Amino acid sequence: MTEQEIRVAVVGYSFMGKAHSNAWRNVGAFFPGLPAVRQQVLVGRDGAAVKAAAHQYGWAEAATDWEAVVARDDVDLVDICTPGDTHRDIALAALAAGKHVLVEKPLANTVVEAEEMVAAAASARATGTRAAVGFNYRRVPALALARELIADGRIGAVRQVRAAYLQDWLADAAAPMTWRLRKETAGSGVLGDLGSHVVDLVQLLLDEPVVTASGRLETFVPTRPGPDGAEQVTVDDAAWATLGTASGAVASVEVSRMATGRKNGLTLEVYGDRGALSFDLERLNELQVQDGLAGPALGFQRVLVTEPEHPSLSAWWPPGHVLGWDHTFTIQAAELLQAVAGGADPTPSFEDGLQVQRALAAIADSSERGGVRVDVPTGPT
Ligand code: SOE
Repeated sequence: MTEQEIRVAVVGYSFMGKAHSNAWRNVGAFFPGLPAVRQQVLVGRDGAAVKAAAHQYGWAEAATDWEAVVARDDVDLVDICTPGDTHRDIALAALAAGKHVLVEKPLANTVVEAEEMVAAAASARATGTRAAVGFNYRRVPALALARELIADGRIGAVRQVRAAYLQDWLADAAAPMTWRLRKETAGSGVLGDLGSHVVDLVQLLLDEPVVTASGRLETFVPTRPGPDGAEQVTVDDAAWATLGTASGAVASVEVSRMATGRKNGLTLEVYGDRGALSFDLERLNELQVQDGLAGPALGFQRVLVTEPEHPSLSAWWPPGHVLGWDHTFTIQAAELLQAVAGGADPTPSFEDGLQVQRALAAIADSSERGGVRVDVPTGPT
């Protein structure tokens, strides 16, 4: 291998494995100057299925034993796209073997696992090994622009956030059981799956941690058809939370996989004392801006976020040639490669992932205690 080559292994080949594979395949075509990616090996439990997926997604090889793969000398980076119950073990093994690691969100199923992963990443950092979490919505250019505008004071001091992430693929009570509905595999339900994205975005946009949470979790459909008959659902179908940040801003959050008619509806509104921002994933190339410097009389203005000076856009197409959901994963891969090549710490870090995990745990804890407001720990473990 040349110095400028990173040999990648992805573990997991279904939805997220496919999204990440597409990113590794395309990143070099759009982000020149980064280390070249070699799609070395795709890993999954079902030998025939992973072989077919590897062929389809452009991987040189397929394998079924992740432990053997993370120990291989011809693998430099391990990208973990498996259910949450395996994140800790694969990440720890990969970091111990000196591999850079990307873990699809949420970082782990529990705070304790996330803390172990933070400790492992901290030791690995000392030898130049990098670790990051895959919160891909950070890479939506309009949301990256929102962060810049907030940091530049364009909406003043943030007071309120309204955030919702709504899907409907579980609205039908006859929809079958999946690993995402079992606590032992997924850790939690929609709270970890979609709530983790929202908490990460709140912390990213406001550039501060969530420090208090009150929550309510609901499981509307308690059993689902499983392989052996009706099976108990052990996680939440929908969740609500009120979050307080370090500066005193308050965020109201609603997440559901039971919101009939909503396919992948992520909306965020941020209100400051001088202006405001509004985002809708179904129109992901746009940001609605009430610019505090322009004066309130103008109201919200639509900014088409496709100009070369907008975040990540210079890598893509001419202005007005819009991006989609899959681009966020390619930008994520590019930023990780850049950190690896530059010897810098990538973001979001495992510490960022832990802080999300702590907020999620506080929401669940609050729900169990009737919705009382609970403190979210911050800082080192
Ligand atoms: C399923 O709800 C899911 O695939 C999430 O796991 C992803 O993180 C989200 O981007 C799309 O929906």
